[in-house]
Amino acid sequence: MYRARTVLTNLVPLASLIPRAAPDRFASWILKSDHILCSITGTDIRHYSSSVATEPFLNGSSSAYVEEMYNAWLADPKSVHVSWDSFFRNSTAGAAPGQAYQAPPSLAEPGRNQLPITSLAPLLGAAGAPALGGQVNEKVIDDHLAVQAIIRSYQIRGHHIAKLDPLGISSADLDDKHPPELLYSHYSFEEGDMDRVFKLPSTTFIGGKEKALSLREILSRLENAYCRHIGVEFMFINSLEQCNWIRQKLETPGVMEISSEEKRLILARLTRATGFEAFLARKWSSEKRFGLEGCEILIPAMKAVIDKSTELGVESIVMGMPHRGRLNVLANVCRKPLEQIFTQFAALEAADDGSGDVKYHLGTYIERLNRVTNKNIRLAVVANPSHLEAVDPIVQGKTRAEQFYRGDGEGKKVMSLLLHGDAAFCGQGIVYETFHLSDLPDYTTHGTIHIVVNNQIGFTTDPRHSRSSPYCTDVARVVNAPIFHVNSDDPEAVMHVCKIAAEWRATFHKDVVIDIVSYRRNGHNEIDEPMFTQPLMYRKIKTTPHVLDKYSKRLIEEGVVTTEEVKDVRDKYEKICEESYLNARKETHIKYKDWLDSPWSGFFEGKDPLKVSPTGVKEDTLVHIGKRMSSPPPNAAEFVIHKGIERILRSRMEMVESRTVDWALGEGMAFGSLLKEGIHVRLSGQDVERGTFSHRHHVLHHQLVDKATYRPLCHLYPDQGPYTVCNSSLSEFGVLGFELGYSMTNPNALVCWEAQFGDFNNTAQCIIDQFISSGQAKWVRQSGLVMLNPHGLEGMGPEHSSARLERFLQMSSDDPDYFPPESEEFAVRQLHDINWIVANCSTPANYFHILRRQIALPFRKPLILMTPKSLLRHPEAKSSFDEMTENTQFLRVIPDQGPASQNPSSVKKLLFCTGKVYYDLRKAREERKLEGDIAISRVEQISPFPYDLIKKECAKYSNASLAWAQEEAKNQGSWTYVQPRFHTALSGSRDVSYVGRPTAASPATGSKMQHLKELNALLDDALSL
Ligand SMILES: Cc1ncc(C[n+]2csc(CCOP(=O)(O)OP(=O)(O)O)c2C)c(N)n1
Ligand SMILES: [Mg+2]
Repeated sequence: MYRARTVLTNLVPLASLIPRAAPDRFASWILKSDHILCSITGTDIRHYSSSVATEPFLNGSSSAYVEEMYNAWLADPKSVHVSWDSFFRNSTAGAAPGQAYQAPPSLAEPGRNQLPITSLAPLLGAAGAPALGGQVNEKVIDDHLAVQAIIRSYQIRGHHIAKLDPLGISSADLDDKHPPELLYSHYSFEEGDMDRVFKLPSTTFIGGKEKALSLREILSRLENAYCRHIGVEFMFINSLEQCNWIRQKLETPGVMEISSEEKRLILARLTRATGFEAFLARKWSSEKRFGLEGCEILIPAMKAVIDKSTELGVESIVMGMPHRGRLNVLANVCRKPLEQIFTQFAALEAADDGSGDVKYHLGTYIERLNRVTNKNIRLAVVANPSHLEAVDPIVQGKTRAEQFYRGDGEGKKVMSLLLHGDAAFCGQGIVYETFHLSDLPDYTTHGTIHIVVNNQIGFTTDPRHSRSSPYCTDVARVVNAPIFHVNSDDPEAVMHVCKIAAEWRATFHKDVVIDIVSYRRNGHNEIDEPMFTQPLMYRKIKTTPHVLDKYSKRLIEEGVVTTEEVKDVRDKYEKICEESYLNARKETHIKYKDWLDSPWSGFFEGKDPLKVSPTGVKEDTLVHIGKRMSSPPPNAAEFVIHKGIERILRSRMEMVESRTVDWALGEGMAFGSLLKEGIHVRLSGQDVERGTFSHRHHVLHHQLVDKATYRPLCHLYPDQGPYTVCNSSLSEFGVLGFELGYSMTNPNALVCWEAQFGDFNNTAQCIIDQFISSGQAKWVRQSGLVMLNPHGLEGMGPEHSSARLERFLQMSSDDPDYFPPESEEFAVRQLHDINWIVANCSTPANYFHILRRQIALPFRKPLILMTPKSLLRHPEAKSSFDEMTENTQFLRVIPDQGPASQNPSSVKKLLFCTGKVYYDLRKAREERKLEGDIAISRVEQISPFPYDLIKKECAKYSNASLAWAQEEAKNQGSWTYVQPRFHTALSGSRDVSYVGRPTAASPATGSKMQHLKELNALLDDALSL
């Protein structure tokens, strides 16, 4: 208002320039009289009144618009409608308020409910209406603005009063209040105004082809679109185009109408979904299956999403879902053979390796023809643990990888579909982390469709105690995802929102949420008693008919199907289940492989399962990669790099020329040589492009041009594999999960995640425990993911020191009491049998080899690496090309190579250690001149434990005492892992003592002085004879 008034008061009087128009037209385009309620096209009437700055129609909502018009008019009077042209001319000429407006003559035929104002002229003088040539009727204008506000209110808040709960007892937004702005009385309308006709604004589609409607009709159509069984939240989206898109999908008259064919399809699908649960309940009444009863509509809903998406070009869908209804999804969405599902209920022995998982966690992978679209489709349901929502980022990573390998840069062919429970969706932080990956360039999957099975309960907990947000879906608002709440007992409404969601994703490639508000007919599982905690809800549920029965009745009444047809469809499905049940009973074994979500076709076939390819490379390759990594961009003259980077590149070049590598160069050469072999390498994590410790610099930034970058490793060879290095969001749980999912898609890729500091990996503990360490055992799924965890006590305090090596070791499946038979294949057999590899390399060459070995192995295992901090720049932590060229390999143990090794029998002490502490020990040994007395041997691969090499090393120093030295506290680091294994390696013949810090609760001291004191004590103890 202020803005518009300012504009108007500042208008330059143009009276002297513009001839004044004749005052013969009336300003208002709508009038009300007590007798006639209609809109009027004002063509011939005009009036004048007071000063410009007090124009009566200027208020908060119109002022910005007027200002815009005025500015446009100033620039070009023809750019605005003639009515505004006339208004501004008159105003600037000094016309009084209310007098400047001059309606243009209308050439259009008056629409329905419209009359030429001239025809009403006789009526306007009476009953308080303005007389011709008199005042503008402010009320009429206000009423129009009020109608506009009502429409907007429904679009924004209609969902609050939508009838979403099929039980009719609660409100999906936990609020029973009726927002006042959805009451016409709030705008001073009365029942008597209901038949007045109003012109519709351009922000609504309720009119269809009609431009004006009565207030009664407007309200009824808005109620229909926004307050029946669909409640949509979308007006927070910062895009007019997207808002209009949704308005059109919901408001256009008749938009919900579907054909009889479609209705029959919904009924058929609902019949299967219901029949499946009923069948399981009958056959295995006391088995937990987390049935879908109460939200059976999920199955037709998912199928509708899949149908529409395939129709729009999607060929592969990666799904993640919790326990609820999972078996039904496998059976009726993926069409997994029922026999395989039913055998899971029998206590059968497994035909393959692994420890397996409960049936409602298993994954699956199916390729089949979509009968509705007649197109082939791949469906994968990713296996998951009990940990709700933890699978979300894994699904996204897997989807992203599939898009990447297919060259599907816009997500047109591959998409993800995530299912959630209401309590988990709002309660688990990983949901938020996953949403925040949705629009990041190297993490986006170009839109995910989320479906919430909102049964309005989480185990026994009422939503009022499980969330603080109105809806369980509010977390999705942060990424501007539209959210469709829908009543599960209105199948057609559910299908409608599913169709919109699929179209939304295909159109905008952004996330969208479908919140199916439903109920849970049984307890949390089939043997739980829900009446203990939700008596009211469950009394109501007991009297609520099944949605299948309601919908069948409705379609019979509509004449779409007959009672016989309904029964026939039910009986047919029952027969299918019975036949499969009989077949399943003939099975003698279950096969975990039937439940694999990521088959790597062709990877294992024809391979010697124990043959590792060489990891050393030609010197030429090292030189070529080294030089590329040490050179500025090829267009160096234009591409200005930072002086500090120039220095780093120069020193890299010097290293290459002297045939040495530091940590960063060793890593770059591992990546580069794999890229040369066509392997895709992806490095992701916080600040990985530069490297937390500013050592890597895989992305060079133009110092003068924003966003101009150069990635040397992407330009090594013309036909190399693709290299992705990407700074991630500040998340561990989400991003580590994402990279794990990425690694599951293609075995011929080196996927690495780096923690900023190793400590932070514990916020991703669930991914580590539930997926990485145990994924293969539970789900026969392999992954070669590499976790890089900066680790080491360097006086930085409790939180930047320990990557918690002890935890990874404790979760290793390596048997402490078993020394495997010694043979040529000892090392690879161990790797084959272990759940993951834990290592702490002390040289760049060994780091180079262990990274390359990930791909050289004939199978895939996760690699957990402790990585250095100060060693990145340590002058001695360098390797020669000689340790990386052909015929070199990863060294599980690096034996002492100094004077002690020359004369082992006189060595008094053999110290074993791992990682960076080696350099501290070596320096202290040198200072104390003990090189001949003490041998130091480095255990580079801690798990699986190198029993054979440890035994050999100890045998070599037959007269030496043995000790394990570590910088971590006694209850941390490797000690508790290596101690029993030393015992096994030596058959208990020699003792190994512990040297290091005492037990501690915190990983490291916060005091620098204390740190140095502890380090000196450690060195003293280690080197005492
Ligand atoms: C991270 C995590 N915490 C706790 C649980 C235990 N739990 C299993 S199901 C469940 C309730 C889930 O409620 P909701 O998400 O609404 O799904 P519903 O079972 O109602 O379908 C809980 C708390 C779990 N599985 N995962
Ligand atoms: Mg629930």
